[in-house]
Amino acid sequence: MATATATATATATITVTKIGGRIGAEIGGVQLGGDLSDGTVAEIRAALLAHKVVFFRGQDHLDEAGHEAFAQLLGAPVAHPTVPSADGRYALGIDSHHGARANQWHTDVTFVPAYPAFSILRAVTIPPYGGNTLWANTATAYSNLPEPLRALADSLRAVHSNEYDYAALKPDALPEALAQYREVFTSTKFLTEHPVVRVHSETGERTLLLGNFVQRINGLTGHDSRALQDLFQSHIESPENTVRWQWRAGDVAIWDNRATQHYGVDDSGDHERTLRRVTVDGDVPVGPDGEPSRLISPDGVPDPAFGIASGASTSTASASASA
Ligand SMILES: O=C(O)CCC(=O)C(=O)O
Ligand SMILES: [Fe+2]
Repeated sequence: MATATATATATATITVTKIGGRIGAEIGGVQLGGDLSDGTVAEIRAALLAHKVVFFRGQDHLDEAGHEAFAQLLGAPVAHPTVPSADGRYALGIDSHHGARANQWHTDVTFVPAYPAFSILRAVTIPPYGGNTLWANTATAYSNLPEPLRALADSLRAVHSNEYDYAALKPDALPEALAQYREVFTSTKFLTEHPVVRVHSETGERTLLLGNFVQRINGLTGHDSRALQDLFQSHIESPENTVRWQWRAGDVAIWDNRATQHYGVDDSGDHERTLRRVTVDGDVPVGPDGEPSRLISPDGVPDPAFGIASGASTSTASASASA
């Protein structure tokens, strides 16, 4: 009997149910953890690459260790380059009571060259209303562009940085909290040049690589740069190109960070909202011309592909705005 149960679990049927036309699927029939079979992991990965973000309900059994053990099945977990881990070895806290707001469209950590391939976000405490998260598909945003705009995007490169206007992002935050947040988030200031169109290393798709860490499109004035960013961004965040998830505690969302942007909706007032994120290492993007991204600064970072070792901050913070 015990053997039969074990066999049934190992071969349990995974269901993948599309929830948006261009992006998003819910996966059923899986208990996430570090002990999943190779076959199950392959199915999850295939669904993730196809649908860009996948959702799992009822994963309340997961703790920090289980979350990180599962992440390891998708690749090597990586710490945030500047914000220290909340409690696990790699987990980043997204905690409303520490002022965390991710209410700008972004791709995680694009201020370094080999930014994470996947982010795995687990809901711990969810407010009674609001606090949804939106994701946008940057591959369909590109493929649906008119041809002249695709050709233009193909030719562009942009500089991304972790230093931006924090006060604009959190206008109601206390000045001391903002100063502390900024100090931690930018304890090492990164500048990275990426192609605006990234050729995805696993799917071969072309994706738009922009988001809130972009400082400037190369070779353009501030005004022209902003106008072009807005133009491409409007295709990324058009409602048809997005999916919206209403969280319950115990939910897990995993996204392909190379093919998406996301946005945490800040509409639950002072209610507690706590999530944990583990990211999995990515590779250095290449553009349609084969030209890779490059780290501009800081100089002398030990691992130019990511550069977390010496830059990690020693002060504590569990919040990350547009992490
Ligand atoms: O708070 C959210 O909904 C999104 C947080 C976020 O941007 C992240 O986990 O990377
Ligand atoms: Fe994020």
